[in-house]
Amino acid sequence: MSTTAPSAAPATAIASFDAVVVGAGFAGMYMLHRLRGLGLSARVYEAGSSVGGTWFWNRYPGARVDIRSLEYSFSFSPELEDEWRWSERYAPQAELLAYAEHVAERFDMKRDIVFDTRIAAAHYHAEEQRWHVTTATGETVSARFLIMATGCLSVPTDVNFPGIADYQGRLLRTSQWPHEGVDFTGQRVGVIGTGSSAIQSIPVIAAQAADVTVFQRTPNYSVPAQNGPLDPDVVAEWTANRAEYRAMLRTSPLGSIVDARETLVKDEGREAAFAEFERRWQQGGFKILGAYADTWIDPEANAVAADFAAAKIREIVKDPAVADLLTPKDYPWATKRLCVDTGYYATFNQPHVHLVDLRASPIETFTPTGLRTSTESFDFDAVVLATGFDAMTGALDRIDIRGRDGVALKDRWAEGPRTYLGLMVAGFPNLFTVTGPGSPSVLTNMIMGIEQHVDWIADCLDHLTGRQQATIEALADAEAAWVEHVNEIANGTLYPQANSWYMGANVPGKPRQFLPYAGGLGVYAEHCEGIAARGYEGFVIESAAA
Ligand code: N01
Repeated sequence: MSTTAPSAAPATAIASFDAVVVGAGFAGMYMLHRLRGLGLSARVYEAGSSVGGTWFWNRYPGARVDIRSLEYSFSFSPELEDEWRWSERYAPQAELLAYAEHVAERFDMKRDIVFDTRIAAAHYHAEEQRWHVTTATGETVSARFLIMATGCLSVPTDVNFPGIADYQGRLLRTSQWPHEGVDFTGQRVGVIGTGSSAIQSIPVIAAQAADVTVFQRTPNYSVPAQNGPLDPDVVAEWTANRAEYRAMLRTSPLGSIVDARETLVKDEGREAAFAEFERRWQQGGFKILGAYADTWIDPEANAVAADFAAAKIREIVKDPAVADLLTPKDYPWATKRLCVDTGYYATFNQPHVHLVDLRASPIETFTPTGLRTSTESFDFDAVVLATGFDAMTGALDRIDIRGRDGVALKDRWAEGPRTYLGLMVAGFPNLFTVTGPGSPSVLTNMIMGIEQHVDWIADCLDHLTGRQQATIEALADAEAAWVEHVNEIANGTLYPQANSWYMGANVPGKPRQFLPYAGGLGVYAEHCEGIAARGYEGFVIESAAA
């Protein structure tokens, strides 16, 4: 195992590294940091022109984190924690990007990151026990370990509305927002979609534009962030107890402090539940998720939460018809990712903001000046697509990843992704996925999930290199058992009842399968630690080929 700068591999005459990491968001950055700490040579490839991943790309107006800033930050360096100051309870995108840049600067990361470079292919060469990784421009490097830090929500879905190429106005995507920003002053703007990206951006766009029309296919549940400047007393209290708080995050289900109770709605009753939901609504954000332990699993408890949400929408939105349209009716509460907003529902009280129900009148075509539904034509200066992502598997699917015997990961996953712990795939030695399908990832505070994964991978590499072992690979049986466990947990909840991106339901043809692990971060971490402690149970570890 080399511990020095990359060297040429004589057999193939290509640059070789101990590890290649794909992606320089928070996952790739921390992975690089840990690899360096192990004395391993590493190269990171990043499609964007700088670090930050999600926060590099998603620059739409109103973009901000939906986990409290204090919690949504790295915990691996107390010095880093001491020196960084968040300005708001929920940091805006620009500040999150500044944080990513600060981390990169502080740990001198950029010298090992190749920017503006997509990875097109990664093939395992069993005879060398190495991965050959090829960029979109045709450069190939080799690496013992390949770590995909490609993000869970990094590939936008394909939207092919008829006539879209002929539209003469400005077509924008929330996830590929222009770096220079967009001035909507005096403009007529259409927004397609009502997921988190739309729900965050619509109030901000409406504050600037002359006229905004929101095209909704499925309404979403949203709770107010109750955002504001970060209270210095809260920061002081957090700092004083930081170690305890961080330990709580790591062992909690969501990687976030939501004051979760064991109480059941069915024990407390509807009236008390409404009061508790109201209290947590006022606190803001995901606190409401911690109110009751049965809203995830009991349809009747969930219906009480849904009734509360509907009552809040009716309370805020003045036009009863609009309030009714904004109220979800065909899936359980919080089984799609709960949105966290600032003024979303109230935006619809403004006379220049309109809601179009695409269920009643679908979009038929874009036109040169706007778009036409089955009942009406609209002219827009700009149309914003807030239409979502090919979640969790999209970024991996778009790389030609081939394991043993040239088997393509995309083919292995044709019936849905199969992983062991969301970390490795049978038949793909030394390939790791950070926050991959089958891990808690998107159901947790992503940074805490990322740290847990990266630490596990780094410890695993340390284990291998310390014992002069060359490869680790998930066993098919262990993988099958994990997939079954992931499905069993999901099927014990109400999650599968929603047509969500968690289920792959937003991408035509994608197999319907609950993608993340719903057992919680703390429980999941215990699984991972136990498996490592038992000598990497369920994995086969091999020494270098002679
Ligand atoms: O995407 P979405 P998103 N015609 O998939 C609609 C995270 N995130 O980017 O539901 C018409 O939620 C689609 O309608 P339907 C967070 O985890 C976090 O908003 O398929 N409409 C839906 O309304 C989040 O869950 C933050 O019927 C079409 C919308 O587009 C995840 O990213 C902020 C359509 C897509 O909603 C994804 O959120 C932003 C079509 N052809 C995002 N295709 C934070 O707060 C799709 N839609 C940190």
